[in-house]
Amino acid sequence: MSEELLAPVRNRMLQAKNILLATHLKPDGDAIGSTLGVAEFLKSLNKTCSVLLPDGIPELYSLQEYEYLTALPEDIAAYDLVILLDTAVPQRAGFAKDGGVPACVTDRLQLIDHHPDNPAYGKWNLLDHRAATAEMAFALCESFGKPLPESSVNFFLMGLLTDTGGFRFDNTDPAALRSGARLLEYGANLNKVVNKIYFSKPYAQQQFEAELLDKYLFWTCNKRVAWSVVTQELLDKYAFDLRNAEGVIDQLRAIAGTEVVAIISRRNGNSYRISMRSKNPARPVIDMARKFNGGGHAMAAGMSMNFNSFEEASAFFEREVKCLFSAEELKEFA
Ligand SMILES: [Mn+2]
Repeated sequence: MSEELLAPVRNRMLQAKNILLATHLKPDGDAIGSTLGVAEFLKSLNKTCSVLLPDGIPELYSLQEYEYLTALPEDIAAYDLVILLDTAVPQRAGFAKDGGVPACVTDRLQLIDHHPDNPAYGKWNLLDHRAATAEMAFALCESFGKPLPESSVNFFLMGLLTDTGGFRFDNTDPAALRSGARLLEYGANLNKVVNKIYFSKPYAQQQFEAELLDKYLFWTCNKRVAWSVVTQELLDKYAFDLRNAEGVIDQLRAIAGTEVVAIISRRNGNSYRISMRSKNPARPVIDMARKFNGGGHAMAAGMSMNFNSFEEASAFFEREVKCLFSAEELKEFA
């Protein structure tokens, strides 16, 4: 990112006396990593800042104990800058449990985001097509020319690793790898971060995933498409929190021969979430997500929709996913 883009954001941060940081609801590794990475850096500059996380921090991303707000502070006027990270659409902004950007922050809202479909709804918008928002936040903090605390670079590394699947996903480019190298040069603790996000899976989750693959896996298109439905019954059986489920879809992706995979889960009432991943650049999933008011990236996208049952959601997905295959291919499968 050019100095031209970074300098105004940096100056805003330097001039602000009290900064509020927020990210999207149901935060993932990049959301938590980019937000807390900036917060830790601001603290090292002796800046006053607060982090707002109405959904809290999933255990999977708790690199350290952290104090944060769960509701918008009443004295919002006391914050002269509000930074919202990794949030592609305003409806998903985590200022309150039900999402959205409150009117009282719009005149001081700085966005930092890497999603290609971000409509630039901030007063100021730092947008770029990088692998992770954490990469952009890191570049921004680095541009201050000050030391970066270990806690800060650890959080940025977590965001970079989770959004690139440990440098395995298609968004891994030379810039992402260089960011990883620089984070290690700044003293990021790879062992600590990797052990936390990849090698700390609770045994109950392993059992949950085993049963999901055994009993709730469906196929179509000659086994090139696989999807699972996450029922409340199964979640209850293993006391599993869906917020820790980011890695579950990778179990499907890892199956030989699959090209497009999905997890269907129920949010509440009739609201279902369909999360999709593609392994084949010729079959991007983003268009299907956008068609139904969702979003994401070419190879990782999702949408929320209303259905009456898992059966209905499954039938919908099976029908729509076939649009990613040609008529000849579908004839072959039949
Ligand atoms: Mn992200």
